[in-house]
Amino acid sequence: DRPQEPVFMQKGDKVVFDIPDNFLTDRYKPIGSEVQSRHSDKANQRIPVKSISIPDLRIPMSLGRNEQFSLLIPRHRRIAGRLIDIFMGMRSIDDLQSVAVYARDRVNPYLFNYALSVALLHRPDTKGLNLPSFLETFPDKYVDSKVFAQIREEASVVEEGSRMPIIIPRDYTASDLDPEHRLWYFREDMGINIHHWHWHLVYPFEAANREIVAKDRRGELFYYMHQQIIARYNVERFCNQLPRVKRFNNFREPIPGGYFPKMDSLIASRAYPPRVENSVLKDLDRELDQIKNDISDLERWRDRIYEAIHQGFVVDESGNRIQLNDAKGIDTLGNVVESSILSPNRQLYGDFHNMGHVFISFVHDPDHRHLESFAIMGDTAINMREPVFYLWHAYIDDIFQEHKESLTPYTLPELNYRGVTVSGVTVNSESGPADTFQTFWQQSDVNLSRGMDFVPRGNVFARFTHLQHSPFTYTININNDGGAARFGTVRIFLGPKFDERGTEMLFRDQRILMLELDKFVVSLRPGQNTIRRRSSESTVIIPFERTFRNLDENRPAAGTPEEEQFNFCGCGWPEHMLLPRGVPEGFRCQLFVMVSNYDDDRVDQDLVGTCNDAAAYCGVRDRLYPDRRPMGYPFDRLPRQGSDRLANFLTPNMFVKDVSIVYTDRTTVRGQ
Ligand code: CUO
Repeated sequence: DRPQEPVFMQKGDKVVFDIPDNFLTDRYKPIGSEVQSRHSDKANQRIPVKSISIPDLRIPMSLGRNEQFSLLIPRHRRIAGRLIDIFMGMRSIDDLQSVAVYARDRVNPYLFNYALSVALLHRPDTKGLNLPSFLETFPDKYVDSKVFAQIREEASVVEEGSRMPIIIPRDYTASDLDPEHRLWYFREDMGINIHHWHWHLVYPFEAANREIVAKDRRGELFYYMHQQIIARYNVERFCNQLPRVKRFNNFREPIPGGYFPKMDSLIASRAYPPRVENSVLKDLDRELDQIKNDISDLERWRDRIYEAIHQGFVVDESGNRIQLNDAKGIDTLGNVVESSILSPNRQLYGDFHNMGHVFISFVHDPDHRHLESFAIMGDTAINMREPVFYLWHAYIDDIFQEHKESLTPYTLPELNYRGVTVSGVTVNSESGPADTFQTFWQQSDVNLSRGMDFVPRGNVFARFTHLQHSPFTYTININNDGGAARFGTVRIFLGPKFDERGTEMLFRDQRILMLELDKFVVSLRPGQNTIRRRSSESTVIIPFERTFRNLDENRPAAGTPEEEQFNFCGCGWPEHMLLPRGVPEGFRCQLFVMVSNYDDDRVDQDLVGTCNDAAAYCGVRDRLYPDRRPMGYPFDRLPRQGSDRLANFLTPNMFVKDVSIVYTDRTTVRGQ
């Protein structure tokens, strides 16, 4: 049977749980019936909660209710692992609901939300459920803290229905004195941050239940999704007259720049600590978090990882060699570097990337003398806001590239698709001339009422500004010389034509700045074929409404297959950030289109009813990654001899078109 939507998903209805008396916390037990009846009277739906014997929650409750929670802190991971295990282990949805209701009043809210989300995404009986957007539940993670007082005032004075949206300022975290602030619209984009949070929700690196972690090619996807983030950030930097980001590879040196988030956690009732300019990492000794690590640990892990890459193998816990120079190599290396529990040897290679986040996030209070919690870099839900995220991940990517550069370049037969020729590509935007993309600003509203306490209740909206582009269509001409119909995979990438100095890019640099825009399978008749593909169909992105669920007033009716699809997956690059911003005079790019032989790409599996529309960065739920080639193909390796430029790399099944991205500084309002 299709599961019921859990109560917190209902819209419009006032629903309450009928809680067994023994579920009430000590404070409310003496007045339980009074509290219950006061709330029940106003409800138009009451959900009975079964009284069951509650599993031991001591470990989940060992994290204070008003502490901060981070997946990256080993102690928190263990606590979360225990709670996920409890939620996964409940025998029925009713039992899960009971333990969730019980835990909700006792467990740290961030921890509770994380563990329940992971469980709902992975339990066979709850997989079809909709998770509310993280932004709705914890708006304090995404919004200037000043906005909350304004929202409360609006709510208390103005009736629901007449309330005006509160404007979130466009760029409030720094001034133009800081050149890095030009990138605010990328780093602080809520959709990008929600995508990243969701990605880590779908691909946890640790769980007591190994199956939750052991997803197909998850280590490779860790590499590739973050590689694309860095590529996208670097191209955005070119559009803002900034050079590529400098990797943070000397852990003893001051970290350039700073970040003052101007956000308060409503749960911890504390401001997120800032990172001051030129902070220097220190050895960590934080008893509360059970973290005792030296910078030299990071350095040792790093050196061992490089040694493994140069030797071409890692050594597992029993001393066996696991080769890196084969198709599985990048997947193994991804798990080693991140690290996940699939790392063959966490003892030897440590917990490099995760602990890098932790070191940086405690730079302001390494020994907890100031009783401060971690800064933005320690929180996966929001750390893409922080400039240092990119310094760190540029370094992580550099490590992966060290491995990729050791692989044999693709040969001509590996790249070509004999008999298939791409003879032309054009892009048409809904506005502007051919072969230009158009970008501008857009304002959209989010309903923040679920994540805030105020009276009287009802919807309150915040209005935020984000990048947007005109929808566009690719027209691709493909000739099939063969006598029969054949299948091909169309791979579309966009890369900058010139570097930060204005010099035409060399392939070896350009290849890691190629942004995947789309990938799809086509059937090719003998002779000429004209393929048209709309930007909104891209397999990189999810629609705006899915990133910000509550925005969608046109949500498909409950129980329909359309709703099933809508619900499935919040993971996916946000549609409004598909393209870089560009510049007013047109940012010059190269659009690359390739048709590869589907026989070498295909993965035979049933994709019906799966969340597969943003597979490029997120994979397909419960399925294999739907492309057998290495992620990033054909740009994931150095080019063969003689192709120092993209133009010399091309085989007949590829095509490059010069295009430009024209940015106009105008603002539209969604729906108007
Ligand atoms: Cu997603 Cu470092 O892995 O933030």
